[in-house]
Amino acid sequence: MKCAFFCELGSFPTLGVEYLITVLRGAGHNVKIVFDRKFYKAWQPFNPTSNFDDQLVSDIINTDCEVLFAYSTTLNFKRLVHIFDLVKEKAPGIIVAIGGPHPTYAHEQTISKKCIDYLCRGEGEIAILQIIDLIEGRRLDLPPGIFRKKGEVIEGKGFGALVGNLDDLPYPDKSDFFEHVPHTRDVYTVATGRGCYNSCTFCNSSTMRMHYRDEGFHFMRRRSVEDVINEISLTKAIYRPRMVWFVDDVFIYNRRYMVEFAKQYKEHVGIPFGCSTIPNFFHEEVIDALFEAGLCNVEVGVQTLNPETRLSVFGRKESNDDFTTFVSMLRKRGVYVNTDHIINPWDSRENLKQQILAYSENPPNLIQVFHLQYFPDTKIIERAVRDGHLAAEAVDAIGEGSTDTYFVGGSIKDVMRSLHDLIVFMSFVPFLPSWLTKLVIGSPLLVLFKIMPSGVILPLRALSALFNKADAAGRAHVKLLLQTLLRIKHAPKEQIVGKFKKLAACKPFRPIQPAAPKKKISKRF
Ligand code: B12
Ligand code: SF4
Repeated sequence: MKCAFFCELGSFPTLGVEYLITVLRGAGHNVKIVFDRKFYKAWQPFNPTSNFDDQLVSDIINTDCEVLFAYSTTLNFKRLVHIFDLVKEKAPGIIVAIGGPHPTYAHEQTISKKCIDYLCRGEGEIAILQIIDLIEGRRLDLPPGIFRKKGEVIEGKGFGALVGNLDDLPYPDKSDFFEHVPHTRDVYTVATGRGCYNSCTFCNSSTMRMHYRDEGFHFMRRRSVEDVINEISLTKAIYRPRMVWFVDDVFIYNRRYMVEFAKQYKEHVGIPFGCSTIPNFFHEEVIDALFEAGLCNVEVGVQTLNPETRLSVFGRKESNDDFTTFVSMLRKRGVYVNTDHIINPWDSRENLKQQILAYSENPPNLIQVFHLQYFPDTKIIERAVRDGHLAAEAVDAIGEGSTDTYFVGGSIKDVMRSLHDLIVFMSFVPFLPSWLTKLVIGSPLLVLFKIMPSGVILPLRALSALFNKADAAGRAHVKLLLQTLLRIKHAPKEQIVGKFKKLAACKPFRPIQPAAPKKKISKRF
Protein backbone atom coordinates (compact mmCIF):
# COMPACT_ATOMS: atom_id res chain seq x y z
CA MET A 1 0.00 0.00 0.00
CA LYS A 2 1.17 3.56 -0.66
CA CYS A 3 1.62 5.24 2.71
CA ALA A 4 2.87 8.60 3.92
CA PHE A 5 3.94 9.42 7.47
CA PHE A 6 3.52 12.96 8.73
CA CYS A 7 5.96 13.87 11.46
CA GLU A 8 7.01 17.00 13.31
CA LEU A 9 10.65 17.90 13.01
CA GLY A 10 12.47 18.53 16.27
CA SER A 11 15.96 18.42 17.67
CA PHE A 12 15.93 14.63 17.87
CA PRO A 13 14.28 12.10 15.57
CA THR A 14 11.03 10.47 16.71
CA LEU A 15 11.94 6.90 17.54
CA GLY A 16 8.34 5.61 17.49
CA VAL A 17 7.95 6.81 13.89
CA GLU A 18 11.27 5.25 12.90
CA TYR A 19 10.11 1.88 14.22
CA LEU A 20 6.74 2.14 12.49
CA ILE A 21 8.14 3.03 9.07
CA THR A 22 10.65 0.18 9.39
CA VAL A 23 7.86 -2.28 10.17
CA LEU A 24 5.75 -0.96 7.28
CA ARG A 25 8.65 -1.18 4.83
CA GLY A 26 9.53 -4.64 6.15
CA ALA A 27 5.98 -5.74 5.29
CA GLY A 28 6.45 -4.49 1.73
CA HIS A 29 4.60 -1.17 1.93
CA ASN A 30 5.81 1.93 0.21
CA VAL A 31 6.35 4.69 2.80
CA LYS A 32 7.26 8.31 2.25
CA ILE A 33 7.75 10.71 5.11
CA VAL A 34 6.60 14.32 5.14
CA PHE A 35 8.15 16.51 7.81
CA ASP A 36 6.37 19.40 9.42
CA ARG A 37 9.17 21.94 9.48
CA LYS A 38 7.17 24.69 11.13
CA PHE A 39 9.28 24.69 14.29
CA TYR A 40 12.48 24.04 12.35
CA LYS A 41 11.66 26.90 10.00
CA ALA A 42 11.24 29.23 12.92
CA TRP A 43 15.01 29.12 13.12
CA GLN A 44 15.22 30.44 9.61
CA PRO A 45 14.47 34.16 9.73
CA PHE A 46 15.14 34.58 6.01
CA ASN A 47 12.45 32.17 4.91
CA PRO A 48 8.95 33.59 5.18
CA THR A 49 6.50 30.90 6.30
CA SER A 50 3.23 32.45 5.14
CA ASN A 51 2.28 29.82 2.56
CA PHE A 52 3.94 27.11 4.57
CA ASP A 53 0.82 25.10 5.40
CA ASP A 54 -0.38 25.08 1.77
CA GLN A 55 3.02 23.77 0.71
CA LEU A 56 2.82 21.06 3.36
CA VAL A 57 -0.63 19.97 2.20
CA SER A 58 0.64 19.79 -1.41
CA ASP A 59 3.67 17.77 -0.25
CA ILE A 60 1.34 15.28 1.43
CA ILE A 61 -0.96 14.99 -1.59
CA ASN A 62 2.03 14.72 -3.93
CA THR A 63 3.23 11.60 -2.14
CA ASP A 64 0.23 9.97 -3.86
CA CYS A 65 -0.50 8.09 -0.64
CA GLU A 66 -3.63 6.10 0.01
CA VAL A 67 -3.18 6.31 3.76
CA LEU A 68 -1.63 9.09 5.79
CA PHE A 69 -0.21 8.14 9.20
CA ALA A 70 0.73 10.62 11.89
CA TYR A 71 2.36 10.77 15.32
CA SER A 72 0.76 13.23 17.70
CA THR A 73 1.62 14.72 21.06
CA THR A 74 -0.83 16.97 22.90
CA LEU A 75 1.22 19.96 21.86
CA ASN A 76 0.96 19.42 18.12
CA PHE A 77 -2.55 17.92 18.05
CA LYS A 78 -4.41 21.11 17.08
CA ARG A 79 -1.94 21.73 14.30
CA LEU A 80 -2.32 18.22 12.94
CA VAL A 81 -6.10 18.57 12.84
CA HIS A 82 -5.71 21.88 10.99
CA ILE A 83 -3.40 20.31 8.37
CA PHE A 84 -5.51 17.17 7.96
CA ASP A 85 -8.69 19.24 7.52
CA LEU A 86 -6.93 20.96 4.62
CA VAL A 87 -5.74 17.62 3.20
CA LYS A 88 -9.25 16.15 3.38
CA GLU A 89 -10.68 19.23 1.68
CA LYS A 90 -8.38 18.75 -1.31
CA ALA A 91 -8.05 14.97 -1.31
CA PRO A 92 -11.00 13.40 0.54
CA GLY A 93 -9.95 9.92 -0.58
CA ILE A 94 -6.83 9.87 1.64
CA ILE A 95 -7.42 7.81 4.78
CA VAL A 96 -5.96 9.39 7.93
CA ALA A 97 -4.73 7.18 10.81
CA ILE A 98 -3.16 8.65 13.91
CA GLY A 99 -1.29 7.36 16.97
CA GLY A 100 1.16 8.45 19.67
CA PRO A 101 0.68 10.05 23.11
CA HIS A 102 -2.28 12.34 22.43
CA PRO A 103 -4.48 9.81 20.59
CA THR A 104 -3.64 7.29 23.33
CA TYR A 105 -4.65 9.49 26.26
CA ALA A 106 -7.48 11.51 24.66
CA HIS A 107 -8.77 8.88 22.25
CA GLU A 108 -12.43 9.89 22.23
CA GLN A 109 -11.76 13.53 21.45
CA THR A 110 -9.16 12.56 18.85
CA ILE A 111 -11.23 10.06 16.88
CA SER A 112 -14.25 12.36 16.93
CA LYS A 113 -12.39 14.80 14.65
CA LYS A 114 -13.89 14.71 11.17
CA CYS A 115 -10.52 14.44 9.42
CA ILE A 116 -9.38 11.34 11.38
CA ASP A 117 -10.52 7.90 10.23
CA TYR A 118 -8.47 5.48 12.36
CA LEU A 119 -6.72 5.79 15.70
CA CYS A 120 -4.22 3.60 17.49
CA ARG A 121 -4.25 3.62 21.29
CA GLY A 122 -0.94 2.45 22.80
CA GLU A 123 1.87 0.53 21.14
CA GLY A 124 1.83 0.55 17.36
CA GLU A 125 4.15 -1.93 15.63
CA ILE A 126 1.50 -4.66 15.51
CA ALA A 127 -1.50 -2.32 15.28
CA ILE A 128 -0.25 -0.38 12.24
CA LEU A 129 -0.26 -3.49 10.06
CA GLN A 130 -3.70 -4.40 11.41
CA ILE A 131 -4.96 -0.96 10.32
CA ILE A 132 -3.72 -1.65 6.80
CA ASP A 133 -5.42 -5.05 6.86
CA LEU A 134 -8.68 -3.37 7.87
CA ILE A 135 -8.36 -0.74 5.13
CA GLU A 136 -7.57 -3.34 2.49
CA GLY A 137 -10.45 -5.52 3.68
CA ARG A 138 -8.27 -8.47 4.67
CA ARG A 139 -9.58 -8.22 8.20
CA LEU A 140 -13.11 -7.59 9.41
CA ASP A 141 -12.91 -7.75 13.22
CA LEU A 142 -11.53 -4.69 15.00
CA PRO A 143 -8.43 -5.65 17.06
CA PRO A 144 -7.91 -4.08 20.53
CA GLY A 145 -6.41 -0.61 20.47
CA ILE A 146 -7.78 0.37 17.06
CA PHE A 147 -10.63 2.83 16.88
CA ARG A 148 -12.52 3.93 13.80
CA LYS A 149 -15.55 5.90 12.76
CA LYS A 150 -18.46 4.32 10.96
CA GLY A 151 -20.71 7.20 10.08
CA GLU A 152 -21.46 8.86 13.39
CA VAL A 153 -20.57 5.78 15.42
CA ILE A 154 -17.14 5.30 17.01
CA GLU A 155 -15.98 1.70 17.30
CA GLY A 156 -13.06 0.32 19.27
CA LYS A 157 -11.79 -0.68 22.69
CA GLY A 158 -8.60 -1.51 24.60
CA PHE A 159 -4.96 -0.94 23.71
CA GLY A 160 -2.73 -2.00 20.84
CA ALA A 161 -1.04 -5.41 21.12
CA LEU A 162 2.35 -5.20 22.86
CA VAL A 163 5.52 -6.54 21.32
CA GLY A 164 6.18 -9.67 23.41
CA ASN A 165 9.96 -9.64 23.07
CA LEU A 166 11.53 -6.28 22.19
CA ASP A 167 14.43 -8.11 20.54
CA ASP A 168 11.95 -9.02 17.77
CA LEU A 169 11.84 -5.37 16.72
CA PRO A 170 13.87 -4.43 13.65
CA TYR A 171 16.64 -1.85 13.98
CA PRO A 172 14.97 1.47 13.23
CA ASP A 173 15.36 2.96 9.78
CA LYS A 174 16.72 6.44 10.51
CA SER A 175 17.56 7.33 6.93
CA ASP A 176 14.60 9.69 6.42
CA PHE A 177 15.48 11.76 9.47
CA PHE A 178 19.17 11.74 8.68
CA GLU A 179 18.49 12.81 5.11
CA HIS A 180 16.16 15.68 5.96
CA VAL A 181 17.51 16.78 9.34
CA PRO A 182 21.25 16.35 8.97
CA HIS A 183 22.11 17.69 12.43
CA THR A 184 20.40 14.65 13.97
CA ARG A 185 23.26 12.50 12.66
CA ASP A 186 25.56 13.68 15.41
CA VAL A 187 23.58 11.97 18.15
CA TYR A 188 22.28 8.44 17.68
CA THR A 189 19.04 7.92 19.66
CA VAL A 190 18.16 4.47 20.90
CA ALA A 191 15.96 2.87 23.59
CA THR A 192 16.89 -0.18 25.63
CA GLY A 193 13.33 -0.66 26.82
CA ARG A 194 9.78 0.61 27.13
CA GLY A 195 7.89 1.87 30.16
CA CYS A 196 8.70 3.47 33.48
CA TYR A 197 8.37 1.96 36.94
CA ASN A 198 7.69 5.33 38.56
CA SER A 199 4.28 6.95 39.01
CA CYS A 200 4.74 10.70 38.55
CA THR A 201 1.31 12.27 38.46
CA PHE A 202 2.12 14.76 35.66
CA CYS A 203 3.50 12.20 33.23
CA ASN A 204 1.82 9.98 30.68
CA SER A 205 4.41 7.20 30.95
CA SER A 206 2.91 6.05 34.24
CA THR A 207 -0.60 6.25 32.75
CA MET A 208 0.47 3.91 29.96
CA ARG A 209 1.80 1.30 32.38
CA MET A 210 -1.40 1.44 34.44
CA HIS A 211 -3.70 1.04 31.42
CA TYR A 212 -1.88 -2.05 30.19
CA ARG A 213 -1.80 -3.42 33.74
CA ASP A 214 -5.58 -3.05 33.91
CA GLU A 215 -5.82 -4.98 30.64
CA GLY A 216 -3.66 -7.72 32.18
CA PHE A 217 -0.29 -6.93 30.53
CA HIS A 218 3.16 -5.91 31.74
CA PHE A 219 4.10 -2.77 29.81
CA MET A 220 7.66 -2.56 31.14
CA ARG A 221 10.06 -4.51 28.98
CA ARG A 222 13.76 -4.28 28.16
CA ARG A 223 15.77 -5.49 25.16
CA SER A 224 18.65 -7.85 25.78
CA VAL A 225 21.98 -6.11 26.27
CA GLU A 226 23.30 -8.04 23.23
CA ASP A 227 20.56 -6.69 20.94
CA VAL A 228 21.18 -3.09 22.06
CA ILE A 229 24.97 -3.38 21.73
CA ASN A 230 24.67 -5.04 18.36
CA GLU A 231 22.55 -2.15 17.03
CA ILE A 232 24.97 0.49 18.28
CA SER A 233 28.06 -1.41 17.11
CA LEU A 234 26.56 -1.58 13.63
CA THR A 235 25.84 2.14 13.78
CA LYS A 236 29.42 2.72 14.76
CA ALA A 237 30.67 0.62 11.86
CA ILE A 238 28.37 2.26 9.30
CA TYR A 239 29.01 5.82 10.43
CA ARG A 240 30.43 7.11 13.67
CA PRO A 241 27.97 9.31 15.59
CA ARG A 242 29.57 11.70 18.06
CA MET A 243 27.31 10.60 20.81
CA VAL A 244 24.67 8.01 21.69
CA TRP A 245 21.57 9.12 23.60
CA PHE A 246 19.35 6.61 25.41
CA VAL A 247 15.76 7.89 25.23
CA ASP A 248 14.40 5.42 27.79
CA ASP A 249 12.10 7.16 30.30
CA VAL A 250 14.51 6.15 33.05
CA PHE A 251 17.72 4.55 31.84
CA ILE A 252 19.69 3.83 35.02
CA TYR A 253 17.86 1.06 36.89
CA ASN A 254 18.38 -2.67 37.47
CA ARG A 255 21.91 -3.14 38.75
CA ARG A 256 22.54 -6.43 36.97
CA TYR A 257 21.46 -5.10 33.60
CA MET A 258 23.54 -1.94 34.03
CA VAL A 259 26.71 -3.85 34.93
CA GLU A 260 26.38 -6.10 31.88
CA PHE A 261 25.52 -3.15 29.68
CA ALA A 262 28.55 -1.13 30.86
CA LYS A 263 30.86 -4.07 30.23
CA GLN A 264 29.65 -4.73 26.70
CA TYR A 265 29.32 -1.06 25.76
CA LYS A 266 32.91 -0.40 26.80
CA GLU A 267 34.17 -3.39 24.85
CA HIS A 268 32.19 -2.99 21.62
CA VAL A 269 31.12 0.66 21.37
CA GLY A 270 32.93 3.19 23.57
CA ILE A 271 31.23 6.25 22.03
CA PRO A 272 30.31 8.87 24.69
CA PHE A 273 26.70 8.46 25.75
CA GLY A 274 23.96 10.22 27.69
CA CYS A 275 20.60 9.32 29.18
CA SER A 276 17.67 10.53 31.25
CA THR A 277 17.07 9.24 34.73
CA ILE A 278 15.80 10.13 38.18
CA PRO A 279 17.90 10.63 41.35
CA ASN A 280 17.30 7.23 42.95
CA PHE A 281 20.20 4.99 41.88
CA PHE A 282 23.17 5.04 44.23
CA HIS A 283 25.40 2.09 43.34
CA GLU A 284 28.71 3.90 42.99
CA GLU A 285 30.47 0.91 41.42
CA VAL A 286 27.84 0.79 38.65
CA ILE A 287 28.09 4.53 38.03
CA ASP A 288 31.88 4.03 37.83
CA ALA A 289 31.46 1.25 35.27
CA LEU A 290 29.03 3.36 33.22
CA PHE A 291 31.41 6.31 33.39
CA GLU A 292 34.29 4.15 32.18
CA ALA A 293 32.10 2.90 29.37
CA GLY A 294 31.47 6.48 28.19
CA LEU A 295 28.67 8.00 30.29
CA CYS A 296 29.13 11.75 29.89
CA ASN A 297 25.71 13.40 30.20
CA VAL A 298 22.77 12.67 32.46
CA GLU A 299 19.47 14.50 32.34
CA VAL A 300 18.03 14.31 35.84
CA GLY A 301 14.30 14.90 36.33
CA VAL A 302 14.25 16.84 39.60
CA GLN A 303 11.08 18.87 38.93
CA THR A 304 10.95 20.51 42.39
CA LEU A 305 13.10 20.71 45.50
CA ASN A 306 10.03 21.28 47.65
CA PRO A 307 9.56 17.90 49.42
CA GLU A 308 5.86 18.52 50.06
CA THR A 309 5.03 19.23 46.40
CA ARG A 310 7.29 16.45 45.22
CA LEU A 311 5.60 13.74 47.24
CA SER A 312 2.02 14.79 47.70
CA VAL A 313 1.45 16.49 44.34
CA PHE A 314 3.98 14.97 41.93
CA GLY A 315 3.98 11.48 43.50
CA ARG A 316 7.79 11.27 43.64
CA LYS A 317 9.47 9.48 46.51
CA GLU A 318 13.05 10.80 46.42
CA SER A 319 14.33 13.26 49.01
CA ASN A 320 16.42 16.40 48.57
CA ASP A 321 19.35 14.43 50.00
CA ASP A 322 18.90 11.83 47.26
CA PHE A 323 19.15 14.61 44.71
CA THR A 324 22.28 16.05 46.33
CA THR A 325 23.97 12.66 46.61
CA PHE A 326 23.13 11.67 43.05
CA VAL A 327 24.23 14.95 41.47
CA SER A 328 27.51 15.04 43.37
CA MET A 329 28.15 11.37 42.57
CA LEU A 330 27.90 12.20 38.87
CA ARG A 331 29.67 15.57 38.93
CA LYS A 332 32.57 14.15 40.95
CA ARG A 333 33.23 11.86 38.00
CA GLY A 334 33.00 14.68 35.47
CA VAL A 335 29.59 13.71 34.09
CA TYR A 336 27.61 16.67 32.71
CA VAL A 337 24.43 16.95 34.79
CA ASN A 338 21.43 18.63 33.29
CA THR A 339 18.38 18.94 35.54
CA ASP A 340 14.74 19.57 34.66
CA HIS A 341 12.69 21.78 36.92
CA ILE A 342 8.92 22.33 36.67
CA ILE A 343 7.41 25.66 37.73
CA ASN A 344 4.05 24.78 39.27
CA PRO A 345 1.23 26.45 41.20
CA TRP A 346 1.92 24.59 44.47
CA ASP A 347 5.40 26.09 45.02
CA SER A 348 5.08 29.60 46.42
CA ARG A 349 7.42 32.43 45.46
CA GLU A 350 9.16 32.25 48.85
CA ASN A 351 9.56 28.52 48.48
CA LEU A 352 11.05 28.91 45.02
CA LYS A 353 13.69 31.21 46.51
CA GLN A 354 14.60 28.45 49.00
CA GLN A 355 14.87 25.98 46.14
CA ILE A 356 17.21 28.28 44.24
CA LEU A 357 19.46 28.41 47.31
CA ALA A 358 19.33 24.61 47.56
CA TYR A 359 20.33 24.28 43.89
CA SER A 360 23.23 26.65 44.41
CA GLU A 361 24.64 24.54 47.28
CA ASN A 362 25.14 21.62 44.95
CA PRO A 363 24.62 22.91 41.44
CA PRO A 364 24.15 20.76 38.36
CA ASN A 365 25.75 21.95 35.10
CA LEU A 366 22.42 23.14 33.77
CA ILE A 367 18.92 23.80 35.10
CA GLN A 368 16.25 23.65 32.41
CA VAL A 369 13.19 25.43 33.68
CA PHE A 370 9.83 24.25 32.30
CA HIS A 371 6.32 25.09 33.37
CA LEU A 372 3.77 22.47 34.32
CA GLN A 373 1.68 21.36 31.40
CA TYR A 374 -1.43 19.31 32.00
CA PHE A 375 -1.49 16.30 29.74
CA PRO A 376 -4.70 14.32 29.25
CA ASP A 377 -5.27 11.26 31.42
CA THR A 378 -2.74 12.28 34.10
CA LYS A 379 -3.52 12.14 37.81
CA ILE A 380 -2.38 15.67 38.50
CA ILE A 381 -5.43 17.09 36.71
CA GLU A 382 -7.78 15.85 39.43
CA ARG A 383 -5.54 17.31 42.15
CA ALA A 384 -5.24 20.64 40.33
CA VAL A 385 -9.03 20.94 40.03
CA ARG A 386 -9.45 19.99 43.70
CA ASP A 387 -6.90 22.59 44.81
CA GLY A 388 -8.42 25.30 42.65
CA HIS A 389 -5.53 25.57 40.21
CA LEU A 390 -7.47 24.36 37.21
CA ALA A 391 -11.05 25.11 36.26
CA ALA A 392 -13.14 21.95 35.87
CA GLU A 393 -14.40 23.32 32.53
CA ALA A 394 -10.78 23.52 31.31
CA VAL A 395 -10.25 19.76 31.53
CA ASP A 396 -12.00 19.10 28.22
CA ALA A 397 -9.79 21.68 26.54
CA ILE A 398 -6.72 19.59 27.50
CA GLY A 399 -8.09 16.71 25.44
CA GLU A 400 -8.51 19.17 22.57
CA GLY A 401 -4.80 19.98 22.75
CA SER A 402 -4.67 23.05 25.04
CA THR A 403 -1.90 22.84 27.60
CA ASP A 404 -1.54 26.41 28.80
CA THR A 405 -4.46 26.47 31.22
CA TYR A 406 -3.21 27.01 34.73
CA PHE A 407 -5.01 28.85 37.47
CA VAL A 408 -8.76 29.14 37.44
CA GLY A 409 -9.62 31.97 35.13
CA GLY A 410 -5.98 32.60 34.26
CA SER A 411 -3.26 31.17 32.15
CA ILE A 412 0.26 29.89 32.56
CA LYS A 413 1.49 33.16 31.11
CA ASP A 414 0.26 35.03 34.23
CA VAL A 415 2.16 32.69 36.53
CA MET A 416 5.32 32.81 34.47
CA ARG A 417 5.08 36.59 34.45
CA SER A 418 4.73 36.80 38.24
CA LEU A 419 7.77 34.55 38.78
CA HIS A 420 9.77 35.87 35.84
CA ASP A 421 12.73 37.15 37.89
CA LEU A 422 13.16 33.86 39.76
CA ILE A 423 12.75 31.77 36.62
CA VAL A 424 15.44 33.73 34.77
CA PHE A 425 17.69 33.74 37.80
CA MET A 426 17.31 29.99 38.34
CA SER A 427 18.85 29.32 34.91
CA PHE A 428 21.90 31.37 35.94
CA VAL A 429 22.49 29.49 39.20
CA PRO A 430 24.82 26.78 37.79
CA PHE A 431 27.08 29.50 36.40
CA LEU A 432 27.32 31.54 39.64
CA PRO A 433 29.23 30.92 42.89
CA SER A 434 26.82 30.14 45.73
CA TRP A 435 27.75 33.29 47.69
CA LEU A 436 26.62 35.42 44.75
CA THR A 437 23.34 33.51 44.44
CA LYS A 438 22.71 34.08 48.14
CA LEU A 439 23.51 37.76 47.77
CA VAL A 440 21.20 38.29 44.79
CA ILE A 441 18.26 36.32 46.17
CA GLY A 442 18.21 38.32 49.41
CA SER A 443 18.73 41.77 47.90
CA PRO A 444 17.09 44.30 45.56
CA LEU A 445 19.52 43.07 42.86
CA LEU A 446 16.84 40.53 41.99
CA VAL A 447 14.94 43.34 40.29
CA LEU A 448 17.53 43.19 37.50
CA PHE A 449 16.17 39.80 36.54
CA LYS A 450 12.65 41.17 36.38
CA ILE A 451 13.54 43.30 33.40
CA MET A 452 15.73 40.73 31.68
CA PRO A 453 14.09 38.83 28.83
CA SER A 454 14.10 35.06 29.45
CA GLY A 455 16.23 34.56 26.32
CA VAL A 456 19.14 36.31 28.05
CA ILE A 457 20.46 32.96 29.23
CA LEU A 458 20.75 31.65 25.66
CA PRO A 459 24.16 33.14 24.76
CA LEU A 460 25.58 31.76 28.01
CA ARG A 461 23.96 28.40 27.31
CA ALA A 462 25.40 28.44 23.77
CA LEU A 463 28.88 29.26 25.05
CA SER A 464 28.67 26.51 27.62
CA ALA A 465 27.58 24.05 24.89
CA LEU A 466 30.50 25.07 22.67
CA PHE A 467 32.96 24.35 25.46
CA ASN A 468 31.26 21.23 26.68
CA LYS A 469 31.18 18.33 24.26
CA ALA A 470 28.79 16.40 26.52
CA ASP A 471 25.99 18.97 26.12
CA ALA A 472 24.46 17.14 23.16
CA ALA A 473 21.15 19.02 23.01
CA GLY A 474 22.80 22.42 23.43
CA ARG A 475 25.33 21.69 20.67
CA ALA A 476 22.59 20.45 18.33
CA HIS A 477 20.70 23.72 18.78
CA VAL A 478 23.81 25.87 18.34
CA LYS A 479 24.67 24.00 15.17
CA LEU A 480 21.16 24.43 13.83
CA LEU A 481 21.21 28.13 14.63
CA LEU A 482 24.61 28.67 12.99
CA GLN A 483 23.58 26.75 9.89
CA THR A 484 20.47 28.87 9.71
CA LEU A 485 22.24 32.19 10.16
CA LEU A 486 24.94 31.26 7.67
CA ARG A 487 22.27 29.84 5.37
CA ILE A 488 24.05 26.55 4.97
CA LYS A 489 21.88 24.16 2.99
CA HIS A 490 22.29 20.42 3.18
CA ALA A 491 22.05 18.08 0.27
CA PRO A 492 23.10 14.74 1.65
CA LYS A 493 24.68 12.45 -0.89
CA GLU A 494 22.54 9.50 -1.92
CA GLN A 495 25.37 7.19 -1.07
CA ILE A 496 25.33 8.40 2.54
CA VAL A 497 21.57 8.02 2.84
CA GLY A 498 21.98 4.49 1.46
CA LYS A 499 24.48 3.78 4.22
CA PHE A 500 21.94 4.75 6.84
CA LYS A 501 19.34 2.50 5.26
CA LYS A 502 21.78 -0.38 5.59
CA LEU A 503 21.41 -0.40 9.36
CA ALA A 504 17.75 -1.38 9.20
CA ALA A 505 18.59 -4.16 6.76
CA CYS A 506 21.34 -5.60 8.97
CA LYS A 507 19.06 -7.38 11.39
CA PRO A 508 17.54 -10.57 10.03
CA PHE A 509 13.73 -10.36 9.93
CA ARG A 510 11.94 -11.89 12.92
CA PRO A 511 8.14 -11.98 13.10
CA ILE A 512 6.91 -9.79 15.96
CA GLN A 513 4.94 -11.91 18.41
CA PRO A 514 2.35 -10.17 20.61
CA ALA A 515 2.80 -10.30 24.38
CA ALA A 516 0.68 -12.79 26.29
CA PRO A 517 -1.37 -11.48 29.21
CA LYS A 518 0.03 -11.96 32.70
CA LYS A 519 -1.31 -14.99 34.52
CA LYS A 520 -2.61 -13.07 37.51
CA ILE A 521 -3.61 -9.43 37.34
CA SER A 522 -1.84 -7.63 40.13
CA LYS A 523 -3.29 -4.28 41.11
CA ARG A 524 0.01 -3.21 42.61
CA PHE A 525 3.14 -2.60 40.57
C1 B12 B 1 12.56 10.73 23.95
C2 B12 B 1 11.41 11.70 24.18
C3 B12 B 1 11.52 12.96 23.64
C4 B12 B 1 12.67 13.34 22.72
C5 B12 B 1 12.39 12.77 21.31
C6 B12 B 1 10.98 13.09 20.79
C7 B12 B 1 10.14 11.88 20.41
N1 B12 B 1 8.86 12.14 20.26
O1 B12 B 1 10.58 10.77 20.22
C8 B12 B 1 12.65 14.89 22.78
C9 B12 B 1 13.63 15.36 23.84
C10 B12 B 1 12.96 15.66 21.50
C11 B12 B 1 11.22 15.13 23.29
C12 B12 B 1 10.58 16.32 23.17
C13 B12 B 1 9.28 16.51 23.59
N2 B12 B 1 8.55 15.69 24.34
CO1 B12 B 1 9.03 13.91 24.75
N3 B12 B 1 9.33 12.18 25.20
C14 B12 B 1 10.27 11.30 24.93
C15 B12 B 1 10.00 9.94 25.59
C16 B12 B 1 10.76 9.89 26.91
C17 B12 B 1 10.32 8.72 24.76
C18 B12 B 1 9.71 8.74 23.33
C19 B12 B 1 9.94 7.40 22.73
O2 B12 B 1 10.91 7.19 22.04
N4 B12 B 1 9.06 6.43 23.02
C20 B12 B 1 9.19 5.07 22.52
C21 B12 B 1 8.39 4.92 21.24
C22 B12 B 1 8.59 3.53 20.68
O3 B12 B 1 7.03 5.09 21.59
P1 B12 B 1 6.09 6.21 20.97
O4 B12 B 1 6.89 7.38 20.55
O5 B12 B 1 4.99 6.45 21.91
O6 B12 B 1 5.49 5.49 19.66
C23 B12 B 1 4.72 4.30 19.76
C24 B12 B 1 3.21 4.50 19.96
O7 B12 B 1 2.86 5.76 20.46
C25 B12 B 1 2.59 4.22 18.62
N5 B12 B 1 2.43 5.29 17.64
C26 B12 B 1 3.00 6.50 17.58
N6 B12 B 1 2.60 7.16 16.47
C27 B12 B 1 1.76 6.35 15.81
C28 B12 B 1 1.07 6.52 14.61
C29 B12 B 1 0.26 5.50 14.15
C30 B12 B 1 -0.47 5.68 12.88
C31 B12 B 1 0.15 4.29 14.87
C32 B12 B 1 -0.69 3.19 14.36
C33 B12 B 1 0.85 4.11 16.07
C34 B12 B 1 1.63 5.15 16.53
O8 B12 B 1 3.49 3.29 18.05
C35 B12 B 1 4.85 3.63 18.41
C36 B12 B 1 5.66 2.37 18.46
O9 B12 B 1 5.15 1.47 19.41
C37 B12 B 1 8.46 10.05 25.80
C38 B12 B 1 7.88 9.17 26.87
C39 B12 B 1 7.50 7.82 26.26
N7 B12 B 1 7.80 6.79 26.95
O10 B12 B 1 6.99 7.69 25.15
C40 B12 B 1 8.26 11.53 26.04
C41 B12 B 1 6.94 12.21 25.62
C42 B12 B 1 6.50 11.65 24.29
N8 B12 B 1 7.31 13.59 25.45
C43 B12 B 1 6.40 14.37 25.79
C44 B12 B 1 6.46 15.77 25.58
C45 B12 B 1 5.37 16.59 26.21
C46 B12 B 1 7.47 16.34 24.84
C47 B12 B 1 7.58 17.82 24.46
C48 B12 B 1 6.30 18.46 24.03
C49 B12 B 1 8.25 18.53 25.62
C50 B12 B 1 8.20 20.02 25.50
N9 B12 B 1 7.40 20.64 26.37
O11 B12 B 1 8.84 20.58 24.66
C51 B12 B 1 8.55 17.75 23.27
C52 B12 B 1 7.76 17.53 21.94
C53 B12 B 1 8.64 17.07 20.80
C54 B12 B 1 7.91 16.24 19.76
N10 B12 B 1 7.57 16.85 18.66
O12 B12 B 1 7.65 15.06 19.93
C55 B12 B 1 5.21 13.67 26.42
C56 B12 B 1 3.99 13.69 25.51
C57 B12 B 1 2.72 13.81 26.35
C58 B12 B 1 1.55 14.13 25.51
N11 B12 B 1 0.38 13.82 26.03
O13 B12 B 1 1.66 14.68 24.46
C59 B12 B 1 5.80 12.23 26.70
C60 B12 B 1 4.80 11.08 26.59
C61 B12 B 1 6.38 12.28 28.14
C62 B12 B 1 5.37 12.74 29.17
N12 B12 B 1 5.58 13.88 29.77
O14 B12 B 1 4.39 12.13 29.45
N13 B12 B 1 10.70 14.02 23.84
S1 SF4 C 1 10.22 9.01 36.22
FE1 SF4 C 1 10.05 10.26 34.36
S2 SF4 C 1 9.15 8.91 32.82
FE2 SF4 C 1 8.84 7.94 34.81
S3 SF4 C 1 6.78 8.51 35.44
FE3 SF4 C 1 8.24 10.01 36.31
S4 SF4 C 1 8.43 11.69 34.83
FE4 SF4 C 1 7.46 9.94 33.80
